[in-house]
Amino acid sequence: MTLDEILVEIKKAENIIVIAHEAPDGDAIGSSLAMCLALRNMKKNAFILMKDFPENFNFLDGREYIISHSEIEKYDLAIVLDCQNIKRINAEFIEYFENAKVKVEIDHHSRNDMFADYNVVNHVSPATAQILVSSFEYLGIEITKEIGTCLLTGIITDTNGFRNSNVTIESFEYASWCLEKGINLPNVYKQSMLTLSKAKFEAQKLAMNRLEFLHDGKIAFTYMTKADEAEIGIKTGEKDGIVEIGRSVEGVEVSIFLYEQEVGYKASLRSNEYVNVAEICLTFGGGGHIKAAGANMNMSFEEAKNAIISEVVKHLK
Ligand SMILES: [Mn+2]
Repeated sequence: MTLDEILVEIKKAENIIVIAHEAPDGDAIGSSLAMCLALRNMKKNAFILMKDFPENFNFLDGREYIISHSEIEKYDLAIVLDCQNIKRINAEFIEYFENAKVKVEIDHHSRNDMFADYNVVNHVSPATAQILVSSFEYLGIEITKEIGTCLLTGIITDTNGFRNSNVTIESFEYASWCLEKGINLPNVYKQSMLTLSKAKFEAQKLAMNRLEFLHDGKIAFTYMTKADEAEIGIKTGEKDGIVEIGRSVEGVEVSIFLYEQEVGYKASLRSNEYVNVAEICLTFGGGGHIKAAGANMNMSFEEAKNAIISEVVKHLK
């Protein structure tokens, strides 16, 4: 099967580059570090192309292999993780994917473009890291304590701390295996889910103050501008979790977090029971999962707010 063929390609390759989506989250980071560490254990010259690494993941191993610019132009193998299409990666990194002799992608998003030579896609898996767990097991690639900690981070963050309905039996089986292995699960949980920088806390406070409830409380809406971010001093990744605040309020079906980009706004959506937010985001050229999705909206704040809310309203019961 595809995994066996990928292992053959890994064995043939010398220089390997690992790339995940831009504005990396816990799954992108955990999966990339785990993959790179596994490749290093197989004596490969492997690196991760990544920018904007959030500080709260500094407890993970393998960060010394992260580069923001590559000296090697043509890699033997490129492995793209956690991306449903190649546009999700930083534009500066696309050439390294295009130039690579062999291209692999491993992902769990729905509507994946199958853009590589070998595509391992399982949209039922809650995290790319969880696909890596079963892939490593199948291929006999050892999950060391360091690799296991990175993979656990991906699963914990993408399931919102085992709380989202995407969580599976395998997620808990793996968590149980981690405890047996001596991996500090409570610490991974605390570092990746519970510890807030001062700036992240201030950002959540502001977003909470601005939270408004619309359509009988079925929609929660909040926002943040570039000016707010500059004033608070928040870094990449520190807005993660804001959209969950609205979702956790009783009666809310869809939570919307709108934040300013270099051009226009980005809408981040979460749903609780029945609304397919991936479908909503697709109408604006975005995408994601059924209950967690996003879209870039190249318009003014008022236009973006009205457009996304009126699209959400169409899906409410
Ligand atoms: Mn993911």
